[in-house]
Amino acid sequence: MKNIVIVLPTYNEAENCELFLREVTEAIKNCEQEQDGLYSFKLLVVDDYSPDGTGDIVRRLQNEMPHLHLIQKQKEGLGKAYIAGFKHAMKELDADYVIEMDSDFSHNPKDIRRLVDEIKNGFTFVIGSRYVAGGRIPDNWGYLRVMNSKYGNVFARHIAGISFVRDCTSGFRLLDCELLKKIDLDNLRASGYSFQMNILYEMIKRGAQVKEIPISFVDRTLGKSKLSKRDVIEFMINSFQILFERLTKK
Ligand SMILES: Nc1nc2c(ncn2[C@@H]2O[C@H](COP(=O)(O)OP(=O)(O)O)[C@@H](O)[C@H]2O)c(=O)[nH]1
Ligand SMILES: [Mg+2]
Repeated sequence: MKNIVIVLPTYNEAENCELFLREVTEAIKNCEQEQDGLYSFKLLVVDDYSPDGTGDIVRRLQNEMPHLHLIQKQKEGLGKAYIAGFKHAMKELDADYVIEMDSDFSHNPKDIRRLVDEIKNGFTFVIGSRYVAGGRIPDNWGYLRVMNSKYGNVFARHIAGISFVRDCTSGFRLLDCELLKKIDLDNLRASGYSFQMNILYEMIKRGAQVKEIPISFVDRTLGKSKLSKRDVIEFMINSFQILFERLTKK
């Protein structure tokens, strides 16, 4: 049996987290049954001591959810949260695969099984993609938001030399830990949202087989987005650092 750990970063998700963790739990139970005991799932919430009490809600739910784990740390950004989560998942929870997912219903828990389905097809990096045929971003996104997401993606794909990946900033993905453990996570230059591009680039460098499956990304209805200007700046800097690395290594 293979262990899949779904790593769920949270910062001020008190309004979403209980219902969300219940829905994810239902989705993984269905998936475990459908896959006939091939996979066992655990949930790992990585909370940056959210002042709104997200951690307390998770601790209460742990009393009834033996598959629910929690780590808490100082606030250092989304990338650092994933790095702490991946390390804990591999060292303490015996993860064979990790899944990244937002904790605000932007990603549909029912799509978890579609990511997992690609393991048997030999894929080691499965992306829930907004930019392949059948994938969607919300209809109500304004011009600026669409430009930011779509062209940010095009920019990163070309600069990082991974233009064959249509959605390299998606936050809904499955990674094979055989490859992931070869990456020096402590020295990854990505503390914010740029983590998504950096870890994808590092996994591809180590031979990841990438598959994109279409997903519909929906806007959160509760709580606020935490994407900051600082994240956008780090993303641009890291893109050019990758470009520099590629050019100097040829
Ligand atoms: N632990 C932790 N989680 C974060 C941080 N920033 C964002 N998140 C979580 O990461 C997920 C995605 O963030 P969100 O603000 O929804 O990003 P958006 O969907 O791009 O607007 C959500 O579950 C957030 O609570 C952070 O600094 N630390
Ligand atoms: Mg979100």
